[in-house]
Amino acid sequence: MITLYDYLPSGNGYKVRLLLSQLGIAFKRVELDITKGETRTKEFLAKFPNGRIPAIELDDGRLLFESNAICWYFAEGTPMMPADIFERARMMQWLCFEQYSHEPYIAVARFFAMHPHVQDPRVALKGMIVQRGYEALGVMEEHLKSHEWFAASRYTIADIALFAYTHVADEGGFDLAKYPSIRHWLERVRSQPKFIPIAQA
Ligand SMILES: N[C@@H](CCC(=O)N[C@@H](CS)C(=O)NCC(=O)O)C(=O)O
Repeated sequence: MITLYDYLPSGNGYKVRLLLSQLGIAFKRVELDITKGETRTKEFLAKFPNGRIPAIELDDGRLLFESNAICWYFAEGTPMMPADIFERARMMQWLCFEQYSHEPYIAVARFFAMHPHVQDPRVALKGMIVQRGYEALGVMEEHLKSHEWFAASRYTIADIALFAYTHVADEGGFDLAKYPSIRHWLERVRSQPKFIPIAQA
């Protein structure tokens, strides 16, 4: 059975949990507490040199890390992955946006709020982090004013990737009141078949 190395509060881990659940793929979860350095052990680093979850181990021993790469692998050949090359590139566009312009701000602000005791040099950049987070929300709001979904006119892993931290952005202090299109999209994602909430293992 597929093993998912995970941490329940993690939005990156949640992307994979949500996708596997929606695709009906069975998996075993190994919970690692990132605040206790459990992804930085010699054993874990030997398999996953990046020292981060989510990471997966397939039945045949093959290993994969990076949430969006893992989602890409499992989504291939399913309705969550467009067949058209341009639509696939568009989906990749939003996956890159999520990793470069969204997650480093929205997820990091939430991490600070959830773990105030953890020493992190990025705390000194909190003002910039919040500003960049709102910029990312602005880009999403503009897109969602005229689109139901992020790519291929249907629910894909681009929506899963962006949903993961946007739906808990308030936990990092972001106010979604001025983003009605985002709030409606969050509801559309929540109403997808086999949806599971973030804290569900
Ligand atoms: N780009 C990576 C980010 C992974 C990541 O930052 N994981 C965090 C939890 S959300 C982690 O494992 N941190 C532990 C550490 O850095 O020691 C992905 O999308 O999978």
